[in-house]
Amino acid sequence: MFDPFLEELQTAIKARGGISVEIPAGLERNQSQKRTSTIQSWLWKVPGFRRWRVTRLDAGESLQVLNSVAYPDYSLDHPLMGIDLLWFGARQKLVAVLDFQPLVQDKDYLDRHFDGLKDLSARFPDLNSEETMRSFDPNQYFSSWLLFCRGGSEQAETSLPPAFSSFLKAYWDLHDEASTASSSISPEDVQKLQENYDVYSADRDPAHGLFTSHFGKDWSDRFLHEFLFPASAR
Ligand code: BLA
Repeated sequence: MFDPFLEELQTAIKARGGISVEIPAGLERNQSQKRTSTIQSWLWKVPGFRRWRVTRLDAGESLQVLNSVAYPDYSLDHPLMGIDLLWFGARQKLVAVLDFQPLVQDKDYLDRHFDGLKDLSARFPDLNSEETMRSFDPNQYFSSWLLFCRGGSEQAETSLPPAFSSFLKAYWDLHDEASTASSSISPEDVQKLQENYDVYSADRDPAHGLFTSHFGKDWSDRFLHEFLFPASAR
């Protein structure tokens, strides 16, 4: 379902000089016992980023997922990039979340980094349905301009493809701009805030139950703490 987006994302990563990095043994791919679902991940080192991870989950009609997080170098204080796309085929239900995930919520920081996403959020109103968050706190590591929709095939087919491309482009633009400006948050604090993002996300991520049901608790615990949110393991 999301393979064209996966392709677009990884092509852009490679065009930006991304180098594939090894994933802890056993976590790069897994297939459920009944062979009805397969999860596969990629890890990249991209100039300007200390870590960029990508995961694809294919559980056929029941669920398709594309998930990705980009962590900038500690010398850059701009937001992380977060993508979470889910398609529940049987119910024809789309959950799409695309955000520049802010490290802090103060006005200066938001004024500095969010022009691009504000513009997208105005251009794609049907992906901006003011959904309520059930497990995350919208005021921590999410922005008010995130594209967040619980919708159906219409949004998946009409708005999502152009929104996805524009979102990636806007994030590269943000990154390029931030790379030439100076950060207002020190590298030590950026590190702490990025690590706290992992701890916070590992605690709240609604995916853990889903992973457990497909791949068992031991593997899912390892995947969560060693791959998705490694700073949560310490
Ligand atoms: C929601 N994400 C969800 C849900 C699931 C996943 C099952 C609940 C669906 C629903 O609310 O209807 C699934 N999340 C996954 C999977 C992975 C994962 C399979 O990490 C890993 C492969 N989530 C992120 C990132 C963002 C994000 C990077 O991992 C930021 C863009 C957002 N996901 C996000 C939000 C929700 C969500 C905001 C709604 C949760 C809520 O209501 O609080």
